[in-house]
Amino acid sequence: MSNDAELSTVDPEIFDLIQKEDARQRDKLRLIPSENYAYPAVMEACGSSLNNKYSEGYAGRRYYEGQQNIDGVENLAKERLQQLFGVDHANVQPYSGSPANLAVYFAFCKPGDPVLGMGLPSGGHLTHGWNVSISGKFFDAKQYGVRKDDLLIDFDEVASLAKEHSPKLIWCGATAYPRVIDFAKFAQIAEDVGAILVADISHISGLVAAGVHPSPVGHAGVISSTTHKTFRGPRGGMILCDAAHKKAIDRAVFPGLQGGPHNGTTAGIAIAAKLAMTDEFKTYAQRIVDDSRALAETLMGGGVDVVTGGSDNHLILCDLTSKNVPGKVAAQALDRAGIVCNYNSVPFDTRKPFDPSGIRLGTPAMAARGMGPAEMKQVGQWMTAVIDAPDDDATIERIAGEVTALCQQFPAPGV
Ligand code: DSN
Repeated sequence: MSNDAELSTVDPEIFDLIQKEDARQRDKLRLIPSENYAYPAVMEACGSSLNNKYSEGYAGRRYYEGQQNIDGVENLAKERLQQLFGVDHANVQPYSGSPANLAVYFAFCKPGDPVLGMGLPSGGHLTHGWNVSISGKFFDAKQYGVRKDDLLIDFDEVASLAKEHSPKLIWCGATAYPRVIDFAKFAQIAEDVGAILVADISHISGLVAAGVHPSPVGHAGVISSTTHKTFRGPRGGMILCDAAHKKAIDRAVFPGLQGGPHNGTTAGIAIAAKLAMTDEFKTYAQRIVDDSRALAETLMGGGVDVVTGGSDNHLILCDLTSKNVPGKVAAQALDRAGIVCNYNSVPFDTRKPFDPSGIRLGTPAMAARGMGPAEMKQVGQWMTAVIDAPDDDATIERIAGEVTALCQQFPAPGV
């Protein structure tokens, strides 16, 4: 056997695991809000010869020869993103969301500088200053949260923390917040204290591109994002910014933080940006939101406590305290029924993060299969039945069969 033979020959164990993962993604309902099905064209680009090329630097200014094709790929990715989002500049080299955010810190902060972000327990991200992350350890991070009464972002707290600490950066954007983010309000607070507003739109970049969530452009000087969530691109990251921040961002990404960009990923970002300009994508993004609303309403109809009483975006957070089922128990029972979601902390959770009170759901992958509100109603009824009886194996087995049948009607793109 040659080491250059195909995967099934050189490594049957890995080949088999990929086959099984394909089947899992085909045969189950994937409701983790940060996951999706990347376009088949994106997958093709990621596995192409672009993987074999080094290209440290930026187009026209590289530290390696042989860039006849790579500069074209990177320029297309940048230009399409700039057009799509209406920004002055795009850097498409960050390896993913966390490195993109680290580059933003490196561009504008020194160790120990004050920064302000949303706390993880309220739905923020680790990299927005949470204490176990480098962002919380290397910077003087203060954290805002949500109000106890309506669980919406506490802008009074954002303003008072900003005034007290004069942060260099104010982060907005979330990983478990089901409502519209008011970028204009954040921008006013940032302006009042002379901070740079950074909008991390990783979860909602596809919704923003399609115009079904307000855009931070014109409010946030810097915008970071992953490219594989609602955007349906490859596992990657990007930073969008206005002209004033371009130089600092580019220097921070390379040579500040990273080496050679992952060129297959860059091509995948270019493809996803092109597809995000289509009417088909706008319809898709609207379906994500419609699905999320329909699923939230069905769950609430089944007595599930949906945090903030609904969803404006792709994401739903459920507090299962009143159902007397821990989030992990519910998520594991749902997985046995073929419905995959996260167990997740809810705001003011009294349980530990590894055994929290809630589950987190999202509709990007379901909408990518073409499932609409009618299917979400069915999914919500199945979920409620499982949450109400997580030990009822007969019910779970019946639902698992029905889930498989639904999945067969709506083929998973690209797997
Ligand atoms: N891990 C991502 C999520 O699931 O929201 C954020 O990095």
